[in-house]
Amino acid sequence: MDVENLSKEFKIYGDYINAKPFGNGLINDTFLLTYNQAGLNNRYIIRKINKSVFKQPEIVVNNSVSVSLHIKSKLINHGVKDISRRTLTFIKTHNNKYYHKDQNEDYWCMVLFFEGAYTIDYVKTKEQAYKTAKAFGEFQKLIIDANLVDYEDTIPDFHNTPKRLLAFDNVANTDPLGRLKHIEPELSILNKNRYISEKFADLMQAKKLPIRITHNDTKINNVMLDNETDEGLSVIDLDTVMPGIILNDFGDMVRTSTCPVTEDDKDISKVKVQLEIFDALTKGYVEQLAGIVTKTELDHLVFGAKLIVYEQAVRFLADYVEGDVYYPISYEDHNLVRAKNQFALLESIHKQEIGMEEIVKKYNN
Ligand code: GN1
Ligand code: MG
Repeated sequence: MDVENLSKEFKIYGDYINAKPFGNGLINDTFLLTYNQAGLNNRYIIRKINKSVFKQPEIVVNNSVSVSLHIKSKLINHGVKDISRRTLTFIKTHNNKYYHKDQNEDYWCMVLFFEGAYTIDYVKTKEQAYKTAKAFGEFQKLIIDANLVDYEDTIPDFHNTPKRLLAFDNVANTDPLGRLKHIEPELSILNKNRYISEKFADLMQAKKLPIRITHNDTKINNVMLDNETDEGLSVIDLDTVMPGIILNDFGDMVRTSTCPVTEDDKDISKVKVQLEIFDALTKGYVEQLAGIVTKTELDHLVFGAKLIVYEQAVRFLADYVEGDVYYPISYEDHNLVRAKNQFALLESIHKQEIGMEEIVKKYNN
C-alpha cells in the first residue's frame, strides 16, 4: 500500500517520514503517519474504509465528519479547551473533500492523531470503567440534538437482531463448510435465547425506544484516554455513527468492559460480568444522560446488554458457519471461540440480571 503517495492527496505540508500499521480494529486498514512539519514531527491517522463492509463509503465519511463538527461546535460554545483532542479533526484533500478515492475505488480518510492519549482493550479498574463510560455518555449527550435527517445508515440493519438471526438461519440451512456439526451446544443456546430478539422487535414495533444518532460500536477501545489524567478525551471510530438506540451503545460497553478477558479468550471459565465494574460503568453513563434520555430507555439498559451480547454471539457464529467471510481470523475456529465466549457472557448476565437491574435503579431515579 503506497501510504506515502496517498497521504500527499491531503492538505498537509512538510515531508513524509513514515507510516506504520496501527490499532486493533477488525474492519479497516489504519496507519499512523508521521510528517516533518517545519522541524516538528506531527502525526496523523490515515485509514482505508472497508468497502465490502461499508457499501457506501461516502455515507461513512459524511456521518463521521458531521458528528465531529457537531461536537466541535458544542465544545467551543462550552468554552472547552484542547479541542483537537476532544473530537476527531478530519483533514481535507486538495480537492476539498474529506476523503480521497484511490485507483481501486477505495476511500481514504485522514484525521489528526491524539498525542498523549491511549486506549485500553479491557478494563482493569472501576475508575477506568467509570471514565470510559462517562466519555461515551458525554458523546451521547453532545449529539442528543443531532438531526436524524443528516445521517443515513452506513450499514443498513446493523443492529437489527432479528435480521442477524435470519442471516444465521439462512447460512445454517446451507451449511457450506459442514461446520454445523461442531456447534450443537451453541445452537441450542442460540435457540433458547431467541426471545431476546423477539422482545427487541416488540419494543421497536411499539415505538417504545426513540431513534437517536448513536455510535453503534462502543467497544471499550474506541475511547481515547489522557496519559496524564486517565480521563476520557474523545470517542473514536465513528464509522457506524447513524440512527440507532442507546440500548445498543450501553450494551456494547457492557459487553467489552465488564468481562476480565477479551472477546476471543478461550478460557470461558473467566468470562463473566464483574458487578463492581458494571456498577462504575452504569454510574459513568447514567450520570451523563439522566434527565436527557427517557426513563424507558434507562429502564431497559440491562436488556440492552443482553441484546447486544446475544447479537454479537449470533454474528460470530454465523461467520463461523459461513466460513469466516467477515471477521478476520488468526486460527481455524477463531470465530467459534468468539461465539462461545459471547454466549458465556450472556449466561453470566442471565445469572446476575437481578443484581444488574438493582445497580441501574440506583443511578436512575
Ligand atoms: C467490529 O471494527 P471494529 O473492530 O471496531 C464490528 C463490530 C463488532 C466488533 C467485534 C462495522 O468492530 O460491530 O462489535 O468488530 N464492526 C463492524 O469485535 O462490523
Ligand atoms: Mg469499528
